[in-house]
Amino acid sequence: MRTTDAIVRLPGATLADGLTTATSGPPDLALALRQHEAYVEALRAAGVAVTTLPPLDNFPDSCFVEDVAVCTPGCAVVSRPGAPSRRGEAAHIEAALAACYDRIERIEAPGRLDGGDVLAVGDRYFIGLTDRTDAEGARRLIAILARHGLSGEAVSVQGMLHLKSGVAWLGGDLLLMQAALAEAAAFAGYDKLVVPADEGYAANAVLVNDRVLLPAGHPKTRHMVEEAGLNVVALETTEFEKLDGGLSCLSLRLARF
Ligand code: CIR
Repeated sequence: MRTTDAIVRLPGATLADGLTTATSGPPDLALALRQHEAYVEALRAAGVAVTTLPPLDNFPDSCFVEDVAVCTPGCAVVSRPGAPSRRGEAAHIEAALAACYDRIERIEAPGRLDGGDVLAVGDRYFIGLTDRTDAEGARRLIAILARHGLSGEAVSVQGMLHLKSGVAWLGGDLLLMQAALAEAAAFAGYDKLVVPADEGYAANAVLVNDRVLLPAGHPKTRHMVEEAGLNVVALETTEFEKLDGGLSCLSLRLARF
């Protein structure tokens, strides 16, 4: 399905206060803004209409909009982020989603779910169980998906922040993934491109229409994806990587009819 629209949020002045496990130092806001601008340009170049929301300085991680909702063809699901410091972000995405959807659903307490843990592969939704997303959040999302004729299943995830930190859908039956997920039963039956151990971050890629957005500086992964016949657009993400974020986290992507 063609990606027609995307929602992004500008990084704000408090970006450096965002959650992280990385030890590469604080992000440079000016550089982060330039990288964000290039990301938006890349989405537009792929034919996507981008809505840019203003920064939310009370929420340092709020540029990672992917975590606050799940966009499906029939409805948007506002999530209930697992990190307490991020929970309030969800309310701020509703107006932008309402502009694109007639139907808004919500993950209610006590479920916890980050959109970064939800990987759509066609109409099949894989939900990573992580420190951010629990079984109750997954159960609630699966129930919502079922009401909209979609299927969801939980996948146990270890050693990464979100499911989509480690796996991306590249169209058809093709997944790009870290080795740690390659043996997961949920992904049996798919064709897999496994990123080299020293390029694990590159598994967080985004298929947008006729191209794949890939983090710059991962030449082996780029070669692999190109060998699979896909067009690659490489984007600098250094300032977001310092906050455990990547390309998918920076947008909510959806297909409007
Ligand atoms: C966080 O820890 O929540 C942010 N610093 C990074 C979120 C990245 N989002 C994603 O992987 N979907």
